[in-house]
Amino acid sequence: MISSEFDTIAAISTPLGEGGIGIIRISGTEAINIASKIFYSYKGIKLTQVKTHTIHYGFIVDPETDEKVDEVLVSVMRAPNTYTREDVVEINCHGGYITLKRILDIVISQGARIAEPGEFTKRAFLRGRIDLSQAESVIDIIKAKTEESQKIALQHLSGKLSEKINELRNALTRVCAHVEAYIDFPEEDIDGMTGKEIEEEIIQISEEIRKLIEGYEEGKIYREGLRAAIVGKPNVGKSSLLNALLMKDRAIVTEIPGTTRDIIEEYVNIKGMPLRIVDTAGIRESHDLVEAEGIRRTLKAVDEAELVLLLLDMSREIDRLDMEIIYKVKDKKVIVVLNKKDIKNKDFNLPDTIKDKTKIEISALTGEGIEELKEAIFNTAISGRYKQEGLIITKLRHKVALEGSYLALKNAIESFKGGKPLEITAMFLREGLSYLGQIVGVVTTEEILNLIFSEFCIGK
Ligand SMILES: Nc1nc2c(ncn2[C@@H]2O[C@H](COP(=O)(O)OP(=O)(O)OP(=O)(O)O)[C@@H](O)[C@H]2O)c(=O)[nH]1
Ligand SMILES: [Mg+2]
Repeated sequence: MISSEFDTIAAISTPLGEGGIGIIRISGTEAINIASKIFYSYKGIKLTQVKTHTIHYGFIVDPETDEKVDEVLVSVMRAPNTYTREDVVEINCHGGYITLKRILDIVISQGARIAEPGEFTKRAFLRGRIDLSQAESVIDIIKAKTEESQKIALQHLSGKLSEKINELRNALTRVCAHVEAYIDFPEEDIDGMTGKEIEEEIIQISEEIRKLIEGYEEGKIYREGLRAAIVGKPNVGKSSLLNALLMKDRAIVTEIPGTTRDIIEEYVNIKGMPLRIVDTAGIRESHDLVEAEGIRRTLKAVDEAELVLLLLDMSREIDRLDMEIIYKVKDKKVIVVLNKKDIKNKDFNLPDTIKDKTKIEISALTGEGIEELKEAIFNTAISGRYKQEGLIITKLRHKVALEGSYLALKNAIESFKGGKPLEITAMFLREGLSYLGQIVGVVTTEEILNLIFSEFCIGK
């Protein structure tokens, strides 16, 4: 055990800024001793002597100067039933940066060290309370953008994903053991599993892995949001649409073409799916320096978007500029949004090039059609299939490991079917197993851990 990995750490665990209360969390063998040295209670309570999972009222006193720093409630939680499985003390003080910082400084001066981002959760993992995929989901809960995203993360924290991965690992270990038994006792008819059964079992496991990989694209959307851009020529109602989706006056809307000059980005909740949507400057030829820069940014946003809401104005007829924009987004996933339905021009006709796209008629002004549009956006991104089956992968790291495992199993099947020496099949099966182990953290490196936990905020 490396000492720095398990010395006593402390951090401010509540967000910076003014708040009713703020919490300083201390974890490690010295946590209770340190807290006891700086805590003063009128009743004469000594924190070193209190029962576990109790809360105590008193003051934090700077032991150097004997000065009272704040009135606090201190919770004492002894190992192992704590967040980190170590002794944990939480000091609830008044929420204000100066108070929190002063108390943290005193805690540090008494022998704790400032925690790194995610270090409390990292300890929960290193001490074996949760596995790696569970630890990772903590950050997703904190950063969740919709209730749906939060639910999926909580499912992972409660171990649903780990359960599935461990189930696959167990099945794979069993097959592997059978193959290896054949290697060791080639003459014998090893119990139960015949060659055919072994092959079928590997295929079945790899199919389940493939399904998990397929679900990733949707999982990623719940975690990070789908990037969408509203695009169209000036004055078609792009900013009005953003406002309608947000149900607030976020972007400036005027009847003057060229109103929006810069990209505006917001999150919209579409049936639980976070949509990261940008309103852009209307695309046209412009000699105005500011507008031209806005248009350059628009084109970049179009490039980066996973979904384009192509906005056309039904109160006019399609013109050359519309056609140019249609051409610019032809390789993107596009929903054609026909706006200003309330003042539709009878001569408005859709160009043939976009006849086969999904089209929704709306009025950003009256709100007509907005629900249908939301439905269409959701349906282009989410099939609902993977979530129904209860498990959805949200992290690239997990997907990469699953892909590694899938490939290894494919190789295993090929070598087994091809009658290659069984050692080769066994080697591929072990490789597949090791990839699955990376997800839950039975196989891991310091580097991977550092990468994962550096994403966390300090104090978690
Ligand atoms: N009647 C009607 N007017 C609309 C509708 N949507 C937008 N408008 C009007 O069209 C004008 C332009 O709307 P904006 O939302 O500013 O258009 P934009 O595409 O963002 O324009 P730029 O930022 O200049 O590119 C405003 O006067 C809006 O009130 C609609 O559905 N019906
Ligand atoms: Mg605008």
